[in-house]
Amino acid sequence: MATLPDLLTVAKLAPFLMEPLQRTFAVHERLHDGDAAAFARVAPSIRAICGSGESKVSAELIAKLPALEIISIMGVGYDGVDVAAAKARGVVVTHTPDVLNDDVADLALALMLSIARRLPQADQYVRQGKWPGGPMPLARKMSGARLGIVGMGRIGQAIAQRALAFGMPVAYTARSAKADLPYAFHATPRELAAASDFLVVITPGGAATRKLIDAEVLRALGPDGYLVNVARGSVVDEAALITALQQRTIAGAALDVFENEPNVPEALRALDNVVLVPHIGSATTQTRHAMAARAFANLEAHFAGQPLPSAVPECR
Ligand code: 8YV
Repeated sequence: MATLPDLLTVAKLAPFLMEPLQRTFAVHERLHDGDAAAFARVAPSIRAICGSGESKVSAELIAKLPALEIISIMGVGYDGVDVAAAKARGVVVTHTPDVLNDDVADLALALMLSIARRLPQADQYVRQGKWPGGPMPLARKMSGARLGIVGMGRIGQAIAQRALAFGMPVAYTARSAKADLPYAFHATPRELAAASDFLVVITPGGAATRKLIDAEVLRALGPDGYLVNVARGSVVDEAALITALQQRTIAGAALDVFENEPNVPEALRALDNVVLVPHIGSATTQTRHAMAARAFANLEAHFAGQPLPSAVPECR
């Protein structure tokens, strides 16, 4: 029997991804994080890495794996992977775009509605028996409000499409204006924030976007503006955001991602003008199965010598 190629997992992967992996590879589960001696024994033969969107694959780890050929990420974001180090070694990186666009866009709209209409508070109002004592304070209308999208890639466009159904004028900022899109372009997040009631962040993470949403952008968003982040925690200056929320220099924030997940600062959790969810942008059964299938398909194609379904742009 031919020996199965060695594969290292760098995240706790869902059973529906582990199952096909275990049929096809000799899987070493997060060995790099555990038994150093056992890792040193298998490291020379590891040919593949599989991880999630939050996984860290550093230059240091890549350097320890001389036989590495492919890093397959189950996620659209791969900011934890040192792609330059992988490329320098001829290692290809793949991800799972497109299949999660609907879910992340759905969640962005859900968060916008939740923060504006105070849905978590409304639910609590009923559960805690406050309703007989009188109605809830009035909330904020979302339909027709101005939406600014930071990052106009595939998910940004899916968010824009949904917002149009709410009669929201859409504007965006991105590295460059996209001539084929009918939305207003602003050169900087600050200019966009000044022209928005809801500022939704859906740009890739990584060094290029670190703390892109800073105190100045939040000031421009203003006391009636809401921030929604469905991208990466690193894109927002979390300390500046907490200050803005505490001082009400913005109206509120709805966040799916945080700087130091899964740890969310107590100062943020103590606030009433936030909606906080635990990185669930793509977390539906349907989408996670599609992502797992794509992550596996990338590995399968690589080892069959076939074209990769979705290499990251830098590796195409
Ligand atoms: C998941 C994500 O959290 O796709 C991404 O970039 O952040 C998410 O969909 C995760 O990567 C699922 O494995």
